[in-house]
Amino acid sequence: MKLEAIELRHLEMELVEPFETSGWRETIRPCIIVTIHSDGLTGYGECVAGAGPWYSYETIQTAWHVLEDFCIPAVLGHDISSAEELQAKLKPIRGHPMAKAALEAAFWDVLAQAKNISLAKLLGGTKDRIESGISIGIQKDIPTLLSVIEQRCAQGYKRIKLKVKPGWDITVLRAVRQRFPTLDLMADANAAYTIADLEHLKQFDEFGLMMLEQPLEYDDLIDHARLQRELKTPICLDESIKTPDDARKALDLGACKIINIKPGRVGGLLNAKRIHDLCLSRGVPVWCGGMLETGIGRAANVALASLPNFTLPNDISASARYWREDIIEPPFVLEPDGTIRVPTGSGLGVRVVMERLERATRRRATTRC
Ligand code: NPG
Repeated sequence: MKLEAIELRHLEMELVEPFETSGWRETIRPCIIVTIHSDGLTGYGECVAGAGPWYSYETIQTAWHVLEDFCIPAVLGHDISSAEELQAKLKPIRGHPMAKAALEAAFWDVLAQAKNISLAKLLGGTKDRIESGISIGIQKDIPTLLSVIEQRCAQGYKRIKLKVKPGWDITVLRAVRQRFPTLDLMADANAAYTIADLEHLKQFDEFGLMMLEQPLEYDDLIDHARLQRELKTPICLDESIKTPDDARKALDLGACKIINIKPGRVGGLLNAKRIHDLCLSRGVPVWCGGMLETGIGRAANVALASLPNFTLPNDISASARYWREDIIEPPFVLEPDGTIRVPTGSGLGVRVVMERLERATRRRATTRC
């Protein structure tokens, strides 16, 4: 497939409600949409870099720069027939996984359309529905949080993830457990603790959590291994796993028992699939994380989560949880059984609504060969 033209769009979308973690708060979510034109087909990929370097070092500005000045020149005008080939062309560029992942995602979309199959099928997906969970940000007080959880459960969400940080953890979890004793519950610290908090973190074992996500430093494996030896609660790693090699090392060290896979964080769907396969071979369950994606990134995540070892609920919620109006049709909706259907149409299987894409666009650049 000859990559004839590649377009970048910097979008800004207002979230239906602010999202707060241990480290940052978002009300307007930016992203970059990469569009590849090839052989009469149009493929879309979403770059999940944020406004600032809070979750990772990448930002909208760094991703735009790396895409425009390095990634696009490396592939534009080339005839590329597989994701492996595309990845090889981008290999000389170190780091910047979110920039690379967005370009690769657009390529996967084109590839699936060229074969006239869904992205899920092309990736090796086996499910027609994926388990949907919801991530609830830090709230102003415990009564507010309890009522948010109640609303989300009433909407049909079967697994609740709570953002925690020092000062918003044990008391909060205790109150939630008292009110919802059997709820499938997990906590995500986004690297808010250190190994010096070991004794404090042991208290998390009291709440029967499905897992504790990324309690320690964003690039650490060693201290997580020590913590996992001391905790009954399974540790799930997110930020610390940036490559398939990181995943292997984490599992060898015993740094976690579960891995959250985000295609953006690990440099693309191909690496995401490799981590999935590695975990499957080691009997380690995985789930797909979320980064407040528009319907374009969500469609790719849903396709990925249809692979067999995504056995835990994903941070993939309905479009309405994020946006008043998504940029795709049809929007993703929550089924009564707490799942989301995997699109079966060719490529991403959703239609990008150009007028909505235009409205959200703040900057645009097209490169042709
Ligand atoms: O449903 O997309 C979603 C949000 C899930 O909690 C979520 N994402 O730390 O995993 C995370 C967090 C996140 C959001 C990370 C935005 C980075 C950016």
